[in-house]
Amino acid sequence: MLPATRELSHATRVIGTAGHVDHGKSTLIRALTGIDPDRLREERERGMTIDLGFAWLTLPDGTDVGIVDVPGHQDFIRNMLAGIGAIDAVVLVIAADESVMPQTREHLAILSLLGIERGVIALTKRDLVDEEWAALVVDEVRSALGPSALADAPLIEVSATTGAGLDALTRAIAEVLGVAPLRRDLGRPRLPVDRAFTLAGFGTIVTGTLLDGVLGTGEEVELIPSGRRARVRGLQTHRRAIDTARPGSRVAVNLTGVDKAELARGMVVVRPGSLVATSIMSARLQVLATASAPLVHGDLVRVHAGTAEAMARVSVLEGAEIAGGASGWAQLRLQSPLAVAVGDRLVLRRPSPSETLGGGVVVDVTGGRARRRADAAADLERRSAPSPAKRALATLDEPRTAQEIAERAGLGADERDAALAELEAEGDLVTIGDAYLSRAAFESLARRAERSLAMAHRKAPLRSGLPREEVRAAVGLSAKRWGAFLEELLKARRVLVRGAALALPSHEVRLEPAQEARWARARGALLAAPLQPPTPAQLEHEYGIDRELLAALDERGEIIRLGNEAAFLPDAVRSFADAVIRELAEAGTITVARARDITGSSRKHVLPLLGFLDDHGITRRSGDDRILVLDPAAATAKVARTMHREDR
Ligand SMILES: Nc1nc2c(ncn2[C@@H]2O[C@H](COP(=O)(O)OP(=O)(O)O)[C@@H](O)[C@H]2O)c(=O)[nH]1
Ligand SMILES: [Mg+2]
Repeated sequence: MLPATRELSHATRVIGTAGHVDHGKSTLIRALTGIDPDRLREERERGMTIDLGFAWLTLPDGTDVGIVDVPGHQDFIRNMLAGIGAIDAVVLVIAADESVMPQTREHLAILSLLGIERGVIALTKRDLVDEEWAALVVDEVRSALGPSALADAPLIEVSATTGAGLDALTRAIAEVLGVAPLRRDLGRPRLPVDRAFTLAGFGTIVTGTLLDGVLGTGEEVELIPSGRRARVRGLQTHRRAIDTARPGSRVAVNLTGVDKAELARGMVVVRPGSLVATSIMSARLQVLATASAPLVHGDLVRVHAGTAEAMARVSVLEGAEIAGGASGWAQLRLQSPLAVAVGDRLVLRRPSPSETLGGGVVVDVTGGRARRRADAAADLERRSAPSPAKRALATLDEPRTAQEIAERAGLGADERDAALAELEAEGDLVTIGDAYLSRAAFESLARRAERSLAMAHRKAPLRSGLPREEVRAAVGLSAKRWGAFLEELLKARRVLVRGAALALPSHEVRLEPAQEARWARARGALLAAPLQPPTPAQLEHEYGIDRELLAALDERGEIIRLGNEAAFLPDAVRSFADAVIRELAEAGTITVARARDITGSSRKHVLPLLGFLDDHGITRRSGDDRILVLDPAAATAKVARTMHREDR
């Protein structure tokens, strides 16, 4: 390749030929461009196009036009399909002497399945027929085009032999391309490979029509589906070296780091990680009225997408079949993965007897298995909605990142951002962390959280709430999303934090009358000996205060549990702390024995109480003694604060 010099400043376009074998497609391209698209020796020997051929011309306005010449013979339809997908306009070639033939009609049907709606009709070999015959053929051609998007396409009578009509044809092509929309740039380039070869001195080259983004020299790329990495060493369009290739142009990419043996038609060159191959996709399928049989649930078909093809089993999602002339939702289970994006067009053929069956538009590539066929069809219907906002919203039944939304809804970055802004303005969107969720989906998750809490509160009225992790599991969110989701619930005060648990705001730990009575008796016993109270075990055996009730009392702030072995009334803890702090203010240190003596307690009870003061940073050990961490006033204030449950 020559050193890269510039980026093409003017538009680049791609057109393709179509039409029956021997109607003069390749000859016409040669006459228009001086380039023979039949590049294989076998093609030249047999005088017939077998594989795709490539040529280019520059229109008077400077537009560069790449040309893909396709074979017309029915045996090579699959090669035709690999080349025709990404063109801006078609030159449908019909020989004036033979008129409309079977592959004229088949190619016409394929163009319509692929959504190629712009083009020019070239009535070739005009030198072979007279006026009257030509007029009859024009009539027949117009009626064959009748139901198609090309019904009103300009029809130019030409002869490659005499050169008649060639200028008019070029002008007609220029006019059609002049009104064709520019190719979209989604910032996610992909190059479906239609040729892979080696060139002495350069190594491996792949060619194709670049889609959806700009590709530059030096970029690292990934080959899908193999996952192989390579680097772009050089780029050419129409034999000129360029630094950057634009979407919608024919590109030859010189790759380093990969062997020819690892490259083949059907692969897609992408930025690493920007596209993955899928084995299950869903599409709205249209079966041609000319199909010899309906498309039946379980049928095996060949799927053509971009330059790739794969066998697939069809799951019809509505009814058992899609009849000729009808359309319906279907899932395709591919026998080998294909790299396609939402919005891509497919063509379906039957392997034998070989026949073009129909095609469709890809609506889902995530491979999600539908629970019920009817649900799946309804879901796909929503996701193929015409407005970008509606399509984006249909993906938000689960939290999704901006990137995921774009991929699932088949939207470019700008379209997606506009769609999200619109949904936001309508109040249909909830943001949780780096993801978005529809308002309806957020509500249903929030209600799930509330329901799980309401049930937990009913089952365990004495418990402060349900551990966060259990609420998360009930909601079914990943740990990654849960934090942001919970924050929304807390902000809206639909849920409150209770220590390590969550609770509904309406939840209060409430004792039953019998429990209240038991607690009154126990409280009497605790009051009778505040610093030598019964242990939790005694409270249970003698007063019926079981662990759960004790936890509830602790929750209510009626009692302070210190580990499993001790429980005190809050006043008892406070008076013990006051006495210890007073002693420390005077003596500087205190021993366990001294603490026991000045409070009239016992060693067994003093140990957990001193531990409590240590744990809250009021005292600390120094050898066998304890000393104050804070000055006495601060220590007293801290004890008071510590009595409040929230701070413990
Ligand atoms: N007389 C005449 N012959 C033509 C013309 N265009 C093509 N042919 C001949 O038709 C045959 C088939 O042409 P080709 O370009 O290979 O057809 P394709 O299969 O559609 O590509 C060749 O023998 C050509 O020389 C034309 O305008 N006039
Ligand atoms: Mg040909």
